[in-house]
Amino acid sequence: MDLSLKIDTVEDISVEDFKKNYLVPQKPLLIKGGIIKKTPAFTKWSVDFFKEQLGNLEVDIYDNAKIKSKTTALTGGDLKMKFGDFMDVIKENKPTTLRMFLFNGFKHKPELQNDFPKPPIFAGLINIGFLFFGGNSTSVRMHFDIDHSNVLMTQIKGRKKVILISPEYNDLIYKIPNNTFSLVDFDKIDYEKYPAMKYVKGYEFVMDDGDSLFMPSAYWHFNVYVDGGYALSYRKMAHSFADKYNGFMNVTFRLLLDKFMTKVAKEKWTQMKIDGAMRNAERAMQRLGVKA
Ligand SMILES: O=C(O)CCC(=O)C(=O)O
Repeated sequence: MDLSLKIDTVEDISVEDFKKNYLVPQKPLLIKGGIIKKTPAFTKWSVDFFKEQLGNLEVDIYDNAKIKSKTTALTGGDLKMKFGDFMDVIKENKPTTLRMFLFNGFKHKPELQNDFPKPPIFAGLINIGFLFFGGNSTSVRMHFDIDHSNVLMTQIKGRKKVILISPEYNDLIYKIPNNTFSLVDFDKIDYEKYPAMKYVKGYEFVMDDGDSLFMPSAYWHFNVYVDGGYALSYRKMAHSFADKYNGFMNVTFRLLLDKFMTKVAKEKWTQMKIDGAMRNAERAMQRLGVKA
């Protein structure tokens, strides 16, 4: 895999420039602090503040060490914890496999959204902000967002390493059919088993506290929490018709099909998905005229 692509990086950006140079052409962008600095969250959203606001809430925690299936979407947490206790895990900053995914904190405390409203560059109909929390060293497997929405992820606290890959590499990255995941374990890439990975190109960079990342529709991302930390992601509806259509099909037909087939055909369906991903990667290498 070649991770030498350089992501465009700015301190801040106007709505017009963002639309013209990044949203319409669907090009990733890293914004160094310019978004969060205009919000109260910049000084307010500390570990202790979150503990005070939501500390007693029981939340779903995902444990990477207990991942049930590498070929299906995550449907629920692996354990429950008091949110306040999980914030202590983050604060401790010791290696762990625990994280929280797609946490809708604003549902529990709507006034939190006043601290970090949806940034003007992402203005639109959808106004949901999801929070992501993770302990030191934990990672989020390589995936793209199921509804193909554009994502603006702001790292509130803690460094996060990101590998970002364009959807043009869907086949070479071993995309699992009818799913939004790769067969490949990005914590330790096995090039013998997944030779097409040698021909994938992407971006690799570390986000610092306060950085915002624009991920265009269906961009693959693999995130590693270098420090215990948390992020807020806002979404904006897909720009192209194809992304809108695919996002809609993913959250309706494809997700249901996968759940149903996993239930009725179990290992056989899993094997069909693995075979499909391997075959697509093989064909993509043939199209490129390269060998395993
Ligand atoms: O960094 C994380 O914990 C996950 C973020 C993510 O996947 C997203 O914003 O789409």
